Amino acid sequence: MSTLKALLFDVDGTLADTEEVHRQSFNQAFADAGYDWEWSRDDYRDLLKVTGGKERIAHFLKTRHPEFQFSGEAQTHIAELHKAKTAHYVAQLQGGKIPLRPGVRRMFNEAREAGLRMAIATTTTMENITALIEANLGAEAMSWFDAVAAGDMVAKKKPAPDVFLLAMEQLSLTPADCIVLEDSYNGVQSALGAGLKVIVTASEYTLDDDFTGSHLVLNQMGEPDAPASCLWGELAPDDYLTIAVIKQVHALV
Ligand code: XBP
Ligand code: MG
Repeated sequence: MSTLKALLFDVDGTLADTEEVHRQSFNQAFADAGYDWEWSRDDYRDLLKVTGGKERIAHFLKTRHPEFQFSGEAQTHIAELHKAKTAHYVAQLQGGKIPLRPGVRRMFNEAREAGLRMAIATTTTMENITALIEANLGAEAMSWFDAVAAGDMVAKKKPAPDVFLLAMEQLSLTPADCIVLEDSYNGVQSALGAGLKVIVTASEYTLDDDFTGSHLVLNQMGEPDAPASCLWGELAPDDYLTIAVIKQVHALV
């Protein structure tokens, strides 16, 4: 077994509980454009099965409003709605509305101290990634990541393996060198499809997801004063996710 060289992080749900702000931003963009579509939390939980904001809007229209026709090219209108949604979302981030989840900042620091490389592999856009990282960790923090693979950089978004394959290509590493931190069924499928081991920190919208195939499922990374709960796999009571625990999981056959 190869020694662990890199941590590959998902973004939405893993680094921060972003999905509520994504949902509100979609609704704001719809209202701004004069549409009376409003996604409730329950609607959104269901719509999250489709990854990617533009794909999610297209899926919503196809399944809930099959009669709806844009006045011009549908893809162009969807891209405009998504751009407006992203502007609302980034404004919320820059206003400090979305903190990192417990243990995420500590994990970044521990990984850097341990000489592990870090990468991001996500469905969302580079704009949203940068805004989240810089708002919470400062302008220099994007330089902590040796690779960033975003949804629009690949042919197929999660659950396809493309973003994780791209992140490993950017790092010049193989699946045996890396481990993934994810929060969702689609993310786990994507990582497994790329041949990677996965640790899950489930999030508010993904607690009931099927994480079969992952190696450890926690409710959060946790901190010394806010330990993680283990939902599947092994973690000592009152413990939290550390580099030592990640290395143990990585070493499992
Ligand atoms: C989560 C997603 C994203 C966000 C919205 O993916 O499915 O689509 O909900 O982001 P991940 P965009 O956890 O892999 O980041 O609107 O920017 O697509
Ligand atoms: Mg996620």
